[in-house]
Amino acid sequence: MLKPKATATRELVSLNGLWKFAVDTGDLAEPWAGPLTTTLEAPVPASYNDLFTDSAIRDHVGWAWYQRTVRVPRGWAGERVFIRLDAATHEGVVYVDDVEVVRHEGGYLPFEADITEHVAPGAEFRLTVGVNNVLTPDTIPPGLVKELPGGRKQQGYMHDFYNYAGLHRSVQLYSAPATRVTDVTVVTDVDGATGLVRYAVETSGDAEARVTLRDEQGEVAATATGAEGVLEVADVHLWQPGAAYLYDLSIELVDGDGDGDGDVVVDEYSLHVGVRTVEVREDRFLINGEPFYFTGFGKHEDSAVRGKGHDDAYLVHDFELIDWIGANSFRTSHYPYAEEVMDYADRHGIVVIDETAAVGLNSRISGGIADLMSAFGGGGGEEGFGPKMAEAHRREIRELIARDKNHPSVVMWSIANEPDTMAEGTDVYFEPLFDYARELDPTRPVTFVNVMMAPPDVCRVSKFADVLCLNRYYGWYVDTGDLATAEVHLEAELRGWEQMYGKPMIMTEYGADTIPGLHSVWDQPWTEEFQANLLDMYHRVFDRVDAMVGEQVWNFADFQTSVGIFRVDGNKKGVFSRDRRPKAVAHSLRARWTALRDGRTA
Ligand code: BDP
Repeated sequence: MLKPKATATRELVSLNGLWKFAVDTGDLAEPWAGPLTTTLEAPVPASYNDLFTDSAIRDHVGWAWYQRTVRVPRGWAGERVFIRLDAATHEGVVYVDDVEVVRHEGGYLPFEADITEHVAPGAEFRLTVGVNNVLTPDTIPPGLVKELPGGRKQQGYMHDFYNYAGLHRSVQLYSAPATRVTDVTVVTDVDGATGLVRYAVETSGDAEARVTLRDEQGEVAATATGAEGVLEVADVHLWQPGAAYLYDLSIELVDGDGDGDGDVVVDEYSLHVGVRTVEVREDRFLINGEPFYFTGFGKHEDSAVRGKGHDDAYLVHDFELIDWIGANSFRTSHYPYAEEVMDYADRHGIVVIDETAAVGLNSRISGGIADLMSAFGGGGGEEGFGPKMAEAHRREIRELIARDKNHPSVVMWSIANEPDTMAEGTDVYFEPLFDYARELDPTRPVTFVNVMMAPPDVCRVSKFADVLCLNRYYGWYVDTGDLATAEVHLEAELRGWEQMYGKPMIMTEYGADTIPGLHSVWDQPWTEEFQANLLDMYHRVFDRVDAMVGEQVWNFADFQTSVGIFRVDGNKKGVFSRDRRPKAVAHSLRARWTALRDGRTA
């Protein structure tokens, strides 16, 4: 799915800003049918939960409504008009005046509607967006709504980040010609010093495609005509981790034969292209044919007040901290991140493991609400792994790949985080999902993230993954505070995986909750020293195990969670606090990762 862009033939109007807002408590009959009765206003993009002081809004379960008026630019006569929502968490419905124009499930991926027939250039319309935060045993991620005494509803879920909701990302109105580029797929390869850029353009209407690839200086590197082709780039400048290089691929649809004479450009779209290869060979992960070692984090889109709302200031600052600490990668745990994040990673040479929102498919881990476990299959998980969930899971994979397939920063798809892979039937559930991801994108490795309870001899799903991604909490949830024992257990387990699978392994989560300012001379969980010592212990083990190809600490920063006795105002495993101040461990990580980055020994 193409990101909306202003080009010579397309225009964009941002609909970000303050909208009228109300949660639906049952008294809003057809809220789209007229002006929304409310005094509240909510910013877009932002989660709505932490904006207001009323806990009934924060804890609301169900629909919430956003409304504003929009004027269609009068110059758009003759163009198609689209509304595009980058995300509505978890389900969205859009009304133009009284007409429903699109409905979408899945809280972290974009959707759009052609609304040309419902609007008029120069005129205003009433735009109403409903956002539903309900999670059920069939949604991705799953959850269960519980009815409390007195009839109030409470949303339960099995992931530990807070169930923020709302219009988390940009909403835009854009124009495009009737005959236009509707999709572009780019796959790159390298042959000696020549870069190969294979492209495929999809269009609506009949027109010839003319493509031009320019380098960062704007010099033409290659050209072609036709909907599909291969551009050959002599002396190619590769996109490298830590050293991004982006070509600009411009696609023009022309009325005519494309040879330039008398051709009229009817649509133009461009995207950046990084030429690079990715490959798993034996137990190595290769980028551009060179072994790559991941350093970095599992992250979250999370900040105070704004919740999961995209924020360019946090985007820039987080990437600054990633660079400062010497890291080269992150995982979009546990859902697709805003497209601005992916573009930024492309431009700054940060490597991304791109994950779907399939988190919490595991009745053995609970967000603290026991009832959820029984609703999710009574501990076996079978109910939660039914055909409806499989269909939702396929949709998440399909839409993620459709959105992110052209990002050079994305080197691997992760189709789930810590699902149950022990129960009978989980292999039957997952195998077709791996096949599906590979069918949609045969060029990138596909993985899932394995949970601690599913070691090598127990996990039924690791055999389908190209890379073993492991989350381990030795020294924290088990062997708590005993790093010597934790070290023995961790190494034994990693060697078990190495022997049994011979695949590359990445530790995608390891860490310890830490309160800044808490200190001890002993290995005392929650202290800053303990967090640093625990990570040092993991690093000693990683350095001894050959098949390790990466380490991503849990988590980049502290983040908000649901209420529970395991969490004190959120998850504190951040290397940075929620407001992005470094804990002591940030400095020891920086010493290790900058040394690895510069080819020194820490
Ligand atoms: C893992 C999850 C992650 C949690 C983490 C933790 O993948 O989302 O936040 O544990 O407990 O199970 O800190």
